Amino acid sequence: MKIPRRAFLGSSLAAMSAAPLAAANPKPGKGGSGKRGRREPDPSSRPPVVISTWPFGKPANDRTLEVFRSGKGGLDAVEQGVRQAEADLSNPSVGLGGIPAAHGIVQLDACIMSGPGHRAGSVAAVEGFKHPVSIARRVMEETRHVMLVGEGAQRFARDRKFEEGPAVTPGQKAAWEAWKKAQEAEKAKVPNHDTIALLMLTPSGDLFGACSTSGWGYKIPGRVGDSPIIGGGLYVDNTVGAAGATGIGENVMRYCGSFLVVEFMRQGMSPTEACLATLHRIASLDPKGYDLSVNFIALDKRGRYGAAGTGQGFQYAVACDDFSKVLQSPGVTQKPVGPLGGNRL
Ligand code: SD4
Repeated sequence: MKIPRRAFLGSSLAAMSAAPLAAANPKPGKGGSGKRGRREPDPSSRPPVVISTWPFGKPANDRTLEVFRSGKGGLDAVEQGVRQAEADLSNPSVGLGGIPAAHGIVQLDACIMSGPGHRAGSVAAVEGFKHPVSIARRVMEETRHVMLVGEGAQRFARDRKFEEGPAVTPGQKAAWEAWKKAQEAEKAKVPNHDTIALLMLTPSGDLFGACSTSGWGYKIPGRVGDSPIIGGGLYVDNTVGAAGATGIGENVMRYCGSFLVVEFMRQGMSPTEACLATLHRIASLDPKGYDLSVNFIALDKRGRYGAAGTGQGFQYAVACDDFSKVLQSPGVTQKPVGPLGGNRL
C-alpha cells in the first residue's frame, strides 16, 4: 500500500504560505492561513458519519459503516474499523506491520472511547498482539482502570487469549537492521509514521472513537505517544463532539490536543475552526512554532466534520450513507490575523 508521505516534516515553513485547497471546504476560508476572511461553513452529513486520519482510513471507515449497518452498535463499529487498519501488515504505521522500536520489536499503542457513559480504555507499548484496540476495549469493559501498559497489558491480553502475532514483520526487520547499521555510522534517518484515529456519530446522536498506532519509528522502547492518551490522541464528549490526532505525539500530548479541539467546539466553533484554533494555541506556546507535524480530525454532534494540520495539512477520510472519500485538510504555517487570531485562542 502506498501511503502519501507528509511533505511538511523537516521542510521549510517559508515555502508553505497559504492553506492549500480543502476538498471538504472547496473555497477555504482564510482564518487558518493568516489572512483576513471567513471560512466556508463545515460540511455536515446525516449520521451515521465516520471520519478518520489518512487515506488508509477510507477502508477502515467503510468497514465501520458495514459493521454498523449489519446491526452492531457504534462501539463495535469503530473497533472493527480500526481492526481493519491493524490487520493490514503492509501499513507501516498501525498494527504488527508497523515500524519497530529501537530494539527491533513493534510496540503498539491504542485506545477506545464510548460517548455514552463517557467510558475509555487504553493500552500502550504492547508487543506481539495483533489488535491492541480490542485489548483497550476489554480494559474499558472488564476492569476499573483506563490504561494498561507493557508487560501488564500483555499478560492481560494473554489471559484473555487475544490473537498473538510476530514481534516484527520480515520486511520491517530488514529495514530495522539497515537502520541499526546506519546508526552505527551516524547516518540513520527516522522514518515517517502515522496513526489511525477514527470517530463516528450514530443516527441516535451518540459518538464513539478509537485510535491505534505503532508510533514513532525506532522509538526508545517504552516510549508512549499521544494515541493511547485520553484527551491527547483521542477525545469523545457525547454532548459536544469528538476529536483525534496524528503526527508527532510529543507535540500533541503536551497540550491535551484532542481535548482542546472538543473544548473549542463546546465554545461554538465548527470542527475545522476548532482544529485550527488548537493548532494556533499549540504553536503559540511551542518554541518550534508551527514546525510541529500535528494534525487533527473532528466531528460534532450535528454531523459536521473537519480537520486541519500544520504545514500543508494532511489527508483524512470521511464516509456516510452518500459517499466515502479522502479529503485534504487545510494547513497552517502562521498566526492568523482574522477572527481566529483573537483571544478565543
Ligand atoms: C505517535 N501520533 O505515536 C503517533 C504517530 C503518528 O503521524 O500519528 N504519526 O506519536
